[in-house]
Amino acid sequence: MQTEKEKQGDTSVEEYVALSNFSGSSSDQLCFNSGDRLLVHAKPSSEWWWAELYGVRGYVPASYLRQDAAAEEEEDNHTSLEDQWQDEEYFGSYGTLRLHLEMLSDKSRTEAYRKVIVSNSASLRSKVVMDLGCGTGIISLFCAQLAQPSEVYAVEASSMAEYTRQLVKQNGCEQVVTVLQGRAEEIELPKQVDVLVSEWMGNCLLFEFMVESVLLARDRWLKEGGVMWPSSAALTLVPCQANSYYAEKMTFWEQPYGLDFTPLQPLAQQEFFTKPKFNHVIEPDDCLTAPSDVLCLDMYTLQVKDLEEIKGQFHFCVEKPGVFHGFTSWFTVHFESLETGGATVELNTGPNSQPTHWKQTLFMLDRPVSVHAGDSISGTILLRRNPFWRRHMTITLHWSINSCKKETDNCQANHRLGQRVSPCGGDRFSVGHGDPQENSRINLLLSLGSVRYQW
Ligand code: GJV
Repeated sequence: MQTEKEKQGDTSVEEYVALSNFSGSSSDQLCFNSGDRLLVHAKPSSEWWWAELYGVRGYVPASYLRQDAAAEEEEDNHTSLEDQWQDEEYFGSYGTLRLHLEMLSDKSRTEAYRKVIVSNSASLRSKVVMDLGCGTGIISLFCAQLAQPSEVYAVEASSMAEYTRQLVKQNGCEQVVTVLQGRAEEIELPKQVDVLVSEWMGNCLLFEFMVESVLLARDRWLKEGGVMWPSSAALTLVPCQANSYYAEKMTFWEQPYGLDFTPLQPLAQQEFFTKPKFNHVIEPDDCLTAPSDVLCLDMYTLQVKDLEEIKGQFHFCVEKPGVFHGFTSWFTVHFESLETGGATVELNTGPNSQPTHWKQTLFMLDRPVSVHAGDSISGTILLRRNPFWRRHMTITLHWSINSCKKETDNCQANHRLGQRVSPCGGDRFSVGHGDPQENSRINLLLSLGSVRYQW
């Protein structure tokens, strides 16, 4: 029988099967259902492929597709949930010292947790604490040494737990701290806890989705009225300049060794700007506007199902003229006091705080746009959890720029952005001039393999 591929006579076309449903968030993306067979025509980046379904072509996220044979094999083998969580690789990497060294060397992070314990030491007396994903046990040791909890359950799934047990003993805390090796979802605690503390935050706050384990543990092990540390979390965004990164990856091709390499620029754009840059360090001066929180999570009310799709909005007012290269994001978490009216502790990973190992995340635009003081940048952010690879997500940003300059100036920005920019006016969504889909857009897929454990 002739395959679809042969019928097309195009040997570069490959057939893939969709692992789960996907609804495109713009007109150049396809919508498809689990089990649909798509023809992939091109793979312009490792994340977004150009594919066809029922004669319609559009971009599709590569991680939602499996090559035919592989998909059938996976179906046969009933790909286990653990695979979708990539636990072997994930906990394998936390079984070595590299990541623990990185986390412990991060003073802002570690000191923030110590500060939480110290400033709540009186109220922690006789309390039962669960430290979820304790790693080398630093938070549990702070609790035991700086406060007087009755018990601390230090839960750790990786093989580091064996060493953590030794460290607890070595530091004379074995009366208080019990190390339990296993997945927090599966472990049995002797009793419910008053405090659930965890350092679960990943890149762009949610990456790794360890937060799911924390929410499940909360529902099972936190006493009524118990405390979550962190108690809330926020993701912040700011439109920014990224001159040196842009020069390094894009302007470079204009004249290397006196030659014109500009035909490589579209490739450079695909290769370097369609993925977030995780290790970005933004200078406060590169922020074009005041930053704004685009999503806030309440650790008491947040539900696991809420993590599938999280939407946020933004509206920024440009404060100074500059080149808009992209958006930078970071997160902040808050630890409420155990005492009513007590001071809240904050761990802020933004550019105006002490640097952390999370640094910031940069999302580059396709093309830079000149902006002026008074312009506004409005839009939405969508974090969509990968339905198959449970530790991953796709981030989509839509935005439009309202220029306060005259229409003629807009034209230039309009042209350079390849989109319709509406003229000035207070109306932040006055892009009613055109199809909202025409607005600029970035779709970014956090690539497979947790960044935290790959790098
Ligand atoms: N159960 C037990 N330990 C876990 C779990 C879980 N469900 N998930 C992660 N860990 N901030 N993104 C452990 C993991 O092995 C590692 O030692 C630590 O928690 C990760 C903490 C930093 N990761 C993060």
